[in-house]
Amino acid sequence: MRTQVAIIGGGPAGLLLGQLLLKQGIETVVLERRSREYVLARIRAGVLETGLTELAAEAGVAARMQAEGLVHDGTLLAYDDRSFRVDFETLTDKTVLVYGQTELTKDLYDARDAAGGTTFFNCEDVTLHDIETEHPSVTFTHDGQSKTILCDVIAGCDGFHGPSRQAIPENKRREYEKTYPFGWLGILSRTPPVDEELIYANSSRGFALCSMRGTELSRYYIQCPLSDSPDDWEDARFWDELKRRLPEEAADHLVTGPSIDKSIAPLRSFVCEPMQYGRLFLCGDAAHIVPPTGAKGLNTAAGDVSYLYRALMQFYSDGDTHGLETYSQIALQRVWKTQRFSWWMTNLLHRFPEQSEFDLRMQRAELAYLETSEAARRNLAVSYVGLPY
Ligand code: RFL
Ligand code: PHB
Repeated sequence: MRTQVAIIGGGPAGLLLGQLLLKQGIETVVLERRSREYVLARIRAGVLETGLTELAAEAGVAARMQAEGLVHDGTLLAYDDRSFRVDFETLTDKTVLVYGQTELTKDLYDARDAAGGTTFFNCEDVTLHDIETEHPSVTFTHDGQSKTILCDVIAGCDGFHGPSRQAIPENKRREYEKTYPFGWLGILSRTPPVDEELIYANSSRGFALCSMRGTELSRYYIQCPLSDSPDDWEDARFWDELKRRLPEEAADHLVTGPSIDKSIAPLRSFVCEPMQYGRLFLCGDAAHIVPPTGAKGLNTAAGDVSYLYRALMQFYSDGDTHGLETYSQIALQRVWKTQRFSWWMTNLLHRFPEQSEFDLRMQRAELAYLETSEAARRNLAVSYVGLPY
């Protein structure tokens, strides 16, 4: 089998790239390790930058997002039993859209089906070959049969654990990593959100985040030890702990109910340099991970997709390889800026095991500075709504 761009990974990065290329008449094949049902059952990101919503519109998949997504023009930060607002619209002229990654992924699969794009689910043993040549290929097993895809370019969109990054020889890549000594326990519940805006809370008991997926669907997170398992957290215990971490006024308004999803995610900062090797180009979590505190993972993946898409258009329209050659360098500039923001937000809002009294005062001083300085709030808002591509 032959295609122009072989895309490994049918998550949001791979599917968005596939849809953008398909619209330009560039052929793609998507290889996904899991079943479609499995991919669509994963609950992940919820906050989309304008850059991503514009890219989705360019890919022709923004209709439902525009109809059902919730426009947020600010967010709340809480500490010391009070909260203050960061007004994105006044500070940056921009807003963000609250729309689940799961819904976006569904929209992308529906669009791919409608356009007749080829997708293989349940692929096993996906292996990359000859990536340093102009004729790379991918082999895999599907329905017990070995298959080969010959292509011009491979887009490695297979997340943190996929094979693409590992296909770059070890002596040709450098990895930068920081792991955090805690995780996020997240739940989804069919209850109205506690506030119409997100609340990021720094509390002496640890971080908490109130988010949502709709007017009757809430998403809440609390910082928890990495040794905990979701089974340790019965719903009643979760709600009790969440309330204790929120300002009293919010806690009093919290509507609780049965959880419909509960999971723990570890927090990590990670970057692989370079993001390309020969004809292999990494996008999204395959190349970098951020802790979710700044809501940047999916959005940074979209930034990569935007750069790679434009480079591929150049390549296929007139054989110009400049965009492909500079992809890694350009993408990494934005990647490190979002790493910085996510790391800073994480440090600002969490409790760390080895924090001294002085460290805690610094955290509080930083929050007080944000509360009282418009310049400081603008600094936060500019990164939160999304740096330009
Ligand atoms: P994905 O979504 O991991 O998709 C990769 C796909 O590749 C497949 N795959 C393979 N396919 C073929 N062969 C193999 N050998 C393969 N190995 C893996 C996988 O099955 C999968 O389908 O990566 P992608 O597309 O780069 O997308 C990245 C985002 O998913 C991720 O960055 C975000 O979810 C991060 N994130 C958030 N990002 C935001 O921008 N805003 C948020 O509000 C936000 N909240 C979050 C988050 C991530 C979280 N977790 C669970 C880590 C909240 C949480 C709790
Ligand atoms: C979410 O709704 O899942 C969410 C929102 C904001 C974040 C992280 C996750 O910073």
